[in-house]
Amino acid sequence: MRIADFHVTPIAISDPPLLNAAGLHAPYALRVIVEVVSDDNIYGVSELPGGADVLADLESVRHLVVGRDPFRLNAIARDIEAHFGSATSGDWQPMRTTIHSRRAARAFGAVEVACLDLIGKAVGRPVCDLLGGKVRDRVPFSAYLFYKYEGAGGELGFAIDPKATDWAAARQAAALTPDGIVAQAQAMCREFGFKSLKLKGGVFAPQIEVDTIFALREAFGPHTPLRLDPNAVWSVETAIRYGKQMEGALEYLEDPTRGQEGMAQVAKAVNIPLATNMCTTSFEDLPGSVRLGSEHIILSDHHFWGGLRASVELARICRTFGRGLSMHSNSHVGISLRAMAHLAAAVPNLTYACDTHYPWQCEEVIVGGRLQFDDGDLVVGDAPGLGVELDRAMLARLHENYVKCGLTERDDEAEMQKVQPGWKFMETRW
Ligand code: GKR
Ligand code: MG
Repeated sequence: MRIADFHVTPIAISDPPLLNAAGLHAPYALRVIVEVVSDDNIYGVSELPGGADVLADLESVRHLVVGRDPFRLNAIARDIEAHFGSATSGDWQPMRTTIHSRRAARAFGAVEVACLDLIGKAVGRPVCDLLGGKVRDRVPFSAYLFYKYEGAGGELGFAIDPKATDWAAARQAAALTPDGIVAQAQAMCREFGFKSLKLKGGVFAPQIEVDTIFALREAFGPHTPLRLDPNAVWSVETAIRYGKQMEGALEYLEDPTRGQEGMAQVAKAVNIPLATNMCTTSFEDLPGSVRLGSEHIILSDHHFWGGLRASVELARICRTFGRGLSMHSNSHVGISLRAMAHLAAAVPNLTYACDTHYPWQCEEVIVGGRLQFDDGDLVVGDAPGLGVELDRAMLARLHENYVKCGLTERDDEAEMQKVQPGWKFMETRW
C-alpha cells in the first residue's frame, strides 16, 4: 500500500469567548484536518490545532508523505525529524508554552494519526487495536469550566437556540462569578454526565479562583474530583500560598507556576499532586522532570507529543518514573476527540478523566454530527480506524469559515484587548 495523496484543510469552528491566562478566545478556533489517501483509495484522517505556521509545516512535509507505505511510520518519522532538524519557531507566544515549538512532533503526529486511521480501515480494526488493544471500553472525560463572556462564538454558534438544552443556555450565559461557574458546571454535568471538574484559572485574582473551587466543592460534594489550572501565571510564592489553602480539596493543581524549577519548589511545599501540560511537554523535557520532580502527573497530548504511539511510549515512561498520566485538550472537533479516546482506551495507566473542550464547540466535520458522551464517557467501539467518516459538506463549510474569518493564528491577547483595551499578557500576573 502507498500513500497516493495528502490533503491539508484548514477550518475555523465557532468558539465561545472563554477567558484564560493568555486572554480571550476568538469567535473562531482554528483547526486543520489532514487526510492521507492510499493508492487503493482508502483515506485516513486526523485533526490538529491550526494556524499559518502549522499549515506551512504540513505542506513542507508533503513530499515525505506521498509515495510512502503508511505502515512504515518509523521511517516517515525519521525523515520528518530530519526535515525540521532542531527548528523550534512557531511558539504560541502569549502562553509562552512550548506546545507549538516541537514542529516535527506536531507534523508527524498528524501524519501518524491519519495513517493509523487508514491502516485501521484497511485491516478492519479500530485504532486502539493498533496501539496494543483496549484495556477499557469507556473513556471518562471531565467538565472543562471556563470563566467567560456572553455568547457562543462564530456565526453558527450564535445561531444555537439557547433554550435547546440546559447546556446551550449555560453556554450563552456569562459565568464570571463563583455562582456562574457552579451553574455552568451543573449544566455541563447534567447534559454530559461528567464526573470530574476542571476550572481554567489564571484569569482572576487567586483568591477568587480558590473561592470558586470551594464553591464547586460545596455544590458537588467532597468526592467529585476537582482541578484548577492557572496556566503558570502564579509566582512560586503565590502558588504555595493558595495551593496550601486547597490541600485536600483538589485532585490535582495544574501548572500553578512557570517552569520545572518553580513547579518543583511548589511540589515540595504543597501537599497536592501537581500536573502539567506546560513545563514537561516533550521527551526532551523528561530528564529535567525526573531530576527536579517538577510534577506528579503529565498531561499527554498526542498533537504535540508526536502522535498516538509516542503517547503510549510516554505512558510507559510515566509508569517507570512514578508519574501519573492525564490528557490535555484544546478547542477541537470529533476527529481529535476520537483519537484521544482510542489512546486513552489503550493506555492502562491513563487513569484520570481526560480534558476536552468539546462541549464548547457546536459544529462537526464527521458524518452523523456531534459525538455523544454516555454518562461522561466516550464509548470506544470496534469500528475500523478512528471510527469516523468525513462529512465533506461540513468540511467545505468550515473551510469557508476559515477563509472568511480572516484569522491565521490564535491570539488571545489581541482578542482580550478588544474588550479590555491595553490588556497585556504577563508571564507572572500574581
Ligand atoms: O483553551 O484557553 C484554553 C486553554 O487555556 C488551553 O489553551 C490550554 O492549552 O487547555 C489547555 C491547558 O490545560 O492548559
Ligand atoms: Mg493546562
